[in-house]
Amino acid sequence: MNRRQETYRLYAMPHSLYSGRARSYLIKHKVPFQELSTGHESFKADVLPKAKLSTIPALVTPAGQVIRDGGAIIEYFEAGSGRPAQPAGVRQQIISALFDVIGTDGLLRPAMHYRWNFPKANLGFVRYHFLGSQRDTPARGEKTDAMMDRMRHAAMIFGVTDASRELVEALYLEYLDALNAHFEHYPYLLGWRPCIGDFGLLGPMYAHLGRDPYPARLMQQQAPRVYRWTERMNRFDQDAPEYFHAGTDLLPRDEIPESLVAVLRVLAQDFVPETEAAAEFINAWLASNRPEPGSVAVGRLAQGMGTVRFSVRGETIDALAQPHRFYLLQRVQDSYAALPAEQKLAVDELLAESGMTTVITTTLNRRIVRADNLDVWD
Ligand SMILES: N[C@@H](CCC(=O)N[C@@H](CS)C(=O)NCC(=O)O)C(=O)O
Repeated sequence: MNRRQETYRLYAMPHSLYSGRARSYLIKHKVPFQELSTGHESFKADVLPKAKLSTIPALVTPAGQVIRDGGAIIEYFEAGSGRPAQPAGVRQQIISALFDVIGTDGLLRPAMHYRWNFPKANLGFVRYHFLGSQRDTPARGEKTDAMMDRMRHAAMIFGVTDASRELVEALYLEYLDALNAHFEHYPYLLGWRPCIGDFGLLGPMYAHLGRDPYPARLMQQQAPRVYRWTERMNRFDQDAPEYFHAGTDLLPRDEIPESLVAVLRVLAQDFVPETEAAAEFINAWLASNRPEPGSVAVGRLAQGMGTVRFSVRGETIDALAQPHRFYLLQRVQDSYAALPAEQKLAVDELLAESGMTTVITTTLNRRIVRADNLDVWD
């Protein structure tokens, strides 16, 4: 039987960053699914024992298999259908994978800042959604508030404080401008249809930055083309009526538009120093803790190993070092390692122009692998 004809269950919520990545993939690839919140009894009873951690998104296949983690959900469909969202060209493949990391892990500061630090505009809307993720029990309100407090605290430990707030906003607005300029030329990152990088980037850009009242308005006013992309990524069709000479595929000849390199240059400003500082910290942690192979490397959101300090434009940011970034970066680094020398040179040139050279060499001393729905040390 064609599995695409059957309905999947996606445990997710509209306000959840990581849910937006998987949901968009399902929509764009026309996978029939029903979305359910974690408040449904079936989440605790049927999903959690197999999902292992209570994070969303989690997918239940028609055969009853449970897949926790947005990247793993996408990989399940990619592996089974000839990798439709992975570019064939090596430069595009690496840039796509890099945007996946940046979206999934590199934009947590603005995502958390614009959700939690504008309570007057956001709080009612955000609480409605957090309430919807809790089971309907007498403790529902209390549990909602506890979860919200945990996430509000995460904003701070990801590096948004009174001291860094101005910098976080300046970097976000510059990035928004650059991305808006890119979408003047194309409706997606690499041309006329979405790639893996679009789905990763959508995570923070939809649930938080493109949907919570304060940042959504900001995006609509400052970057209408970016806002349109967040809408477009949630439609099954190409949704590009405003492009008068639209194509249908990724750009030919492994092209990376200059407008996208400009976006990366802005993003590199905190992504690169943070990645370098986190790798050094986690490597030191690995050396002294020597985790058993198979032990959990990535816990729930905002559970890191400690805080690292790095500087951006002469200002200091203290942020939680999280191994998840390196699990995703492994894909970028593995793709690079597999290339012949002359193709490596082409990628080197591109990454140098983007300010991202060291993302290839900044590695952990232990690999992270997936086992039984968890990210574990190899
Ligand atoms: N690596 C996971 C992370 C998922 C995740 O942290 N999801 C958040 C919501 S956006 C969550 O469920 N948080 C609840 C918690 O950490 O308790 C993925 O990519 O799906």
